[in-house]
Amino acid sequence: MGGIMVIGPVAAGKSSLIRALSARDESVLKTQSLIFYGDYIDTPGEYTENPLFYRSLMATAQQASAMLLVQDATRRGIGFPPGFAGGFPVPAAGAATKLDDPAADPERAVALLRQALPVGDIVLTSSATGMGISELRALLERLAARAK
Ligand SMILES: Nc1nc2c(ncn2[C@@H]2O[C@H](COP(=O)(O)OP(=O)(O)OP(=O)(O)O)[C@@H](O)[C@H]2O)c(=O)[nH]1
Ligand SMILES: [Mg+2]
Repeated sequence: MGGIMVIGPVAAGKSSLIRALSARDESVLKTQSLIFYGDYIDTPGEYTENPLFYRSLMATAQQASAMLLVQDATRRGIGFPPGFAGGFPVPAAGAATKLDDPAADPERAVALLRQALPVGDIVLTSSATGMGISELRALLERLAARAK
């Protein structure tokens, strides 16, 4: 089985999170296509925002061992359709990002993620400070191992 597919809207912090989880030190640019990074599959935010790409996400999920839904904790709106994670054939977890930002609201972020992720753990993170990163890495390793 393949990696952990990371999804969420444009600028949610997906690539920064993957960089923190995998301790890569190259700078993060806008993601333009599916990118396989070791244990992680990075996706462009447009794939989550535009239903035309759902088939591509679904096809990629067939090769994945788990998926991670990413919500920017500074945003007021949800980036996913309701129940989105339930449509995929792999176990899912959630991450709220940018908890270091003064505008971040952890309770709002968890409530928004919960609408797309009816079951599954949610971790509060900051790729900038490292908050929640080791916890999230351990959670994803457990999920991926379960899928094998
Ligand atoms: N304060 C703060 N900013 C962050 C954090 N993570 C990401 N950002 C910023 O958010 C912006 C988007 O980050 P990316 O990781 O490129 O987001 P993405 O979800 O991969 O975006 P796309 O590839 O366009 O879908 C960048 O300006 C990052 O510097 C974080 O933990 N804290
Ligand atoms: Mg990206």
